[in-house]
Amino acid sequence: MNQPYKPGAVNIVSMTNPQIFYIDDFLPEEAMATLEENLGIHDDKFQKAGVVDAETGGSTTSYLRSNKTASLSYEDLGSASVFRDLAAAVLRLHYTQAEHLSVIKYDLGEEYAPHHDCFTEKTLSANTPEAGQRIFTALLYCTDVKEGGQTIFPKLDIEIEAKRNRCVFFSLTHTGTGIQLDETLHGSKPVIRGNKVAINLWFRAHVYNAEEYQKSLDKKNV
Ligand SMILES: O=C(O)CCC(=O)C(=O)O
Repeated sequence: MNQPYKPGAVNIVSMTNPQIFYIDDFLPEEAMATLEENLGIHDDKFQKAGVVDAETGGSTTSYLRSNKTASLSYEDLGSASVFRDLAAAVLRLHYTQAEHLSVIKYDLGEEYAPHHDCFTEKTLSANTPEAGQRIFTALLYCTDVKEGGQTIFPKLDIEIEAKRNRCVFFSLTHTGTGIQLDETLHGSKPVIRGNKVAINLWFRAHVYNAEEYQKSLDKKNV
């Protein structure tokens, strides 16, 4: 029989501008286990991670990141769509505002220097501009990191421990605008013991996947 869905409490770290909060036991255990199994199957797909190229809006490697990333779809990861739908529900956004998954992996000593997730005007123009700016990040940790690997917000002196099935949410723009909040500068401390795997989901201001959005309307006969 399926277990009842019992996520943990909402832990508020910063109330507004940026809003930062996390929820433990975020995915139902069955969905989390499926996700882990699928991550294991696709382990060979991880490659040195890139950052958004400020000139072209594409991906480029940078000294800012020593971690690895894998381009995996919702189909590859099965229950990743459960993560997307629950995260959208928590944020009261439509699930089609979510971008593709960005899976990240850090081995010993790997880190991600502080950066912003928002696009600049130039990089947005090459990345589905009709969806608007990234407004929220949902970051789901898939491993317990024995030491290090905390997500840090250096401008706010905030650190969040990476813990399996903990999901951290943080806003990226001034509430109700597409203007980047400088305080959401964030990164990952180096992993000292263990390894860290996490899934990023970026939500846009408007619909990102227009085809899926239309399908959701058709289902409702709108
Ligand atoms: O791994 C983390 O804690 C942060 C990841 C991150 O900042 C990113 O992927 O943009």
